[in-house]
Amino acid sequence: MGNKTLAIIKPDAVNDNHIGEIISMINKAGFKIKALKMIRLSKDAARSFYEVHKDRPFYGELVDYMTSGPCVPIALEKENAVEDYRKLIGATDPAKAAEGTVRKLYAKSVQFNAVHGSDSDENAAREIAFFFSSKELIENYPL
Ligand code: FUP
Repeated sequence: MGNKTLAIIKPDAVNDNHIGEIISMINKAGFKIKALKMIRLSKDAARSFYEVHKDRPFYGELVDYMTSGPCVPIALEKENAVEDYRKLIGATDPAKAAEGTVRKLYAKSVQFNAVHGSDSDENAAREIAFFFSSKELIENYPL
């Protein structure tokens, strides 16, 4: 057991065929996958997911980008999941992301930044529930 966080492999990284590499980095960093799917968000769903940013100037572009193609939300579990996953992905701006982080390797810009990560335990719970029903979250494995 541990804490949970929500990762999303965003449309640019899916389009660039980086799903496998990014999941591999997540697994190697010790996270356990609790649920995973590929979906294409509707505009309403993207607006709702990013509602906290609704008054920011980039909100419209962010919604357009997140609906531009499929994305891969993944519920993850690990001790200290939120902080450790944010370390793994690196800074929002790939120019400022540390060497070896997901965004340093695969993000193109602040907007097209390859992955999402929850920023608190509270938001992680909300974001996981946004994408996954309780039945889709696999709680007890391995066998
Ligand atoms: P992060 O938590 O690292 O995903 O970053 P934020 O919560 O600050 O931003 C959420 C998303 O808004 C980012 F993934 C990309 C987008 N964004 C922009 O498009 N432009 C900006 O100037 C800042 C953020």
